[in-house]
Amino acid sequence: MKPIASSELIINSRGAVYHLDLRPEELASTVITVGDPDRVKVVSKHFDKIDIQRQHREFITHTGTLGNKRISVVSTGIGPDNIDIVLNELDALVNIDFDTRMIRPELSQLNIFRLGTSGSLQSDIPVDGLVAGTYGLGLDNLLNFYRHDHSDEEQQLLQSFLTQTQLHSKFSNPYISRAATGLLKHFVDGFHQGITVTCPGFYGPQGRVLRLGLSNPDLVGNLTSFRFGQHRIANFEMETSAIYGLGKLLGHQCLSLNAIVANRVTRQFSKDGHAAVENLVEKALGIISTL
Ligand code: R1P
Ligand code: URA
Repeated sequence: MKPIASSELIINSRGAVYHLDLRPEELASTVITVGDPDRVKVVSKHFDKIDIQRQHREFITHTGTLGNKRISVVSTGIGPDNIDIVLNELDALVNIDFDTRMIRPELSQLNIFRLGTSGSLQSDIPVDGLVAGTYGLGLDNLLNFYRHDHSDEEQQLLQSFLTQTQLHSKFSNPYISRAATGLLKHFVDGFHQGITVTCPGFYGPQGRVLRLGLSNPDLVGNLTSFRFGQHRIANFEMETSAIYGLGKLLGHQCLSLNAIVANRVTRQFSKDGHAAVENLVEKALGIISTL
């Protein structure tokens, strides 16, 4: 094996990975990702102590402790393209030796939790409710750039999704990836569970009409009515499938938890999105700190 070239893994003069501007010792093995850079402090204000604070572009990181647990909270910005950067760089921090540029022989596994906001696709999952994503179903195309397989269960779900929605005739190949079941089982009380769909945009890709017509006006209805046994789609947003897909390929445990700020079936919007996110952060930290 040859060392990874400096054009492929960019390490800055501080010895930190380029986009996140983090050095290996500045990252905890429990990582919380948030889309909004302003949400980093909403999470870290609950820490007993913050040891590290870094920022480069939209990527802000606070690393500290909560009880006995060392936690890093990292903002990803919006979208699956940013998740490609964040997941690869988080993994490089623990699984590539920055001095030799060689892959470490032993895999180090991260627990990665997304604390995000999303739109509900079911009338009984109300605004201000919380969703733990059982699967990430990607309409965003990111994972198609990587060699990947689906498990039998994932393949059956995906096949049924394609048959019911016919979405692949309009868009690139959807993919699906399961949440880490060892993490998901802790998020039952106070959380709805269901499939989280990830879209490559907020307006047309989530069926919103402002001034432009949609190529698939039935998108929201198709996602809402999809059923496969006990499975249904709970919500959509813009990061989960990329986190689940890349996280699993890289050998990490990932779970996406989202506050509902809009209900796209009842057409309601949260009156206080900040309170909904604060509720999610408090509930999630209460559980994460015990794992
Ligand atoms: C869109 O407003 C953004 O909000 C959601 C979407 O996934 C997208 O990133 O998540 P965050 O609140 O975590 O950014
Ligand atoms: N974030 C999204 O991506 N969609 C919504 O409807 C709400 C938050």
